Amino acid sequence: MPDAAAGDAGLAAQIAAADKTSVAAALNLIEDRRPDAQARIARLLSALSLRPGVHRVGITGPPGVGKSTLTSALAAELRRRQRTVGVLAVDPTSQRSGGALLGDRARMDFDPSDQGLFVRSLATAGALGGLTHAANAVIAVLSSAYDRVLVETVGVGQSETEVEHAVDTVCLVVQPGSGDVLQFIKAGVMEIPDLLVVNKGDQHALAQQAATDLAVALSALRRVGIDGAPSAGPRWKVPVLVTSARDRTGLEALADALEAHLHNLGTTALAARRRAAASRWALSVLQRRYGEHAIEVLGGEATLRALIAEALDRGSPPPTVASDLGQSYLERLRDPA
Ligand SMILES: Nc1nc2c(ncn2[C@@H]2O[C@H](COP(=O)(O)OP(=O)(O)O)[C@@H](O)[C@H]2O)c(=O)[nH]1
Ligand SMILES: [Mg+2]
Repeated sequence: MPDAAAGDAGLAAQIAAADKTSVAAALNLIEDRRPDAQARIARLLSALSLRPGVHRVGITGPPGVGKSTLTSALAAELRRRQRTVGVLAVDPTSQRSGGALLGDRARMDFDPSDQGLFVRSLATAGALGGLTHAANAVIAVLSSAYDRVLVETVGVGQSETEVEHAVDTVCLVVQPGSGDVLQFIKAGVMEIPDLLVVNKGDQHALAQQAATDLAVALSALRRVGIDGAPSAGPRWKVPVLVTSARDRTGLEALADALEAHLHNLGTTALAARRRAAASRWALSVLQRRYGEHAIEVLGGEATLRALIAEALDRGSPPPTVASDLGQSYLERLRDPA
């Protein structure tokens, strides 16, 4: 339907102009579970463009360390720097409490009249795979509208969600006395983030001790050649920062460190991360809709990744890539070669 396509292109243009009502409309569409919403989302995603210079930052860590408080304090610091900010809070553990993230709303005190700031929390709708898809789509919308996109996710150890892979910079937040995180890093269970933040720095001695322990653990890992994500930029030394989100200290240093990481990635590593993220997204949609069997029938994960890369190069958004591959799968089932 050409009218619908034109409507979605119009919506994409409004989003690029950071029109709050249009951003909200797009996010409602993403959470719409009716079947025809999927086609509209796909059209919208292909009409969206990435805002030049956008930086997507994941704020991850165990529950209770102060991620929400820190996200809101960081957003305020970025606004002070004249950056527009979009915030997404994803909490897969919020299901039992109804997913409304009321606690987060209370702790994230944002000025609703600020046109340069948009905040949304994502309720857990159904399976974790669905959440990953929705979060990726929301991040795509926010990345078209705002200079900085902050994504809060619960996670530590083996990724509970794939959301932290959808951002350019991963910032792991811990609190003083969280030796478990140190153990995870040492044991190689946990991927090393791009930045480490010890929050609740108002607990002075404990916070300094935690920061020192983490810095020592990281330099031990560097000595054995494990230093940061494989797609990190050249010579990135993971900084360990101390903040107090409550007292709003350490936020300038955090904002500076985030800028430094973006700069360190440079265009090549940044593009590589974003391609890897798009590919993961496509694969997770395919897996969720068609199951492991589809991956097998389409030639296994390595072959599939190559197919996905080609399709992404042609400019298709990840969910479209996934549905096209899903169609090939169904055709092969009907007519095995
Ligand atoms: N002392 C102290 N408490 C904090 C700080 N940041 C957050 N908190 C408190 O820690 C609790 C959990 O905070 P929240 O932001 O919801 O953590 P999240 O679960 O990681 O999102 C709340 O009671 C906050 O008030 C901080 O910098 N210092
Ligand atoms: Mg939170």
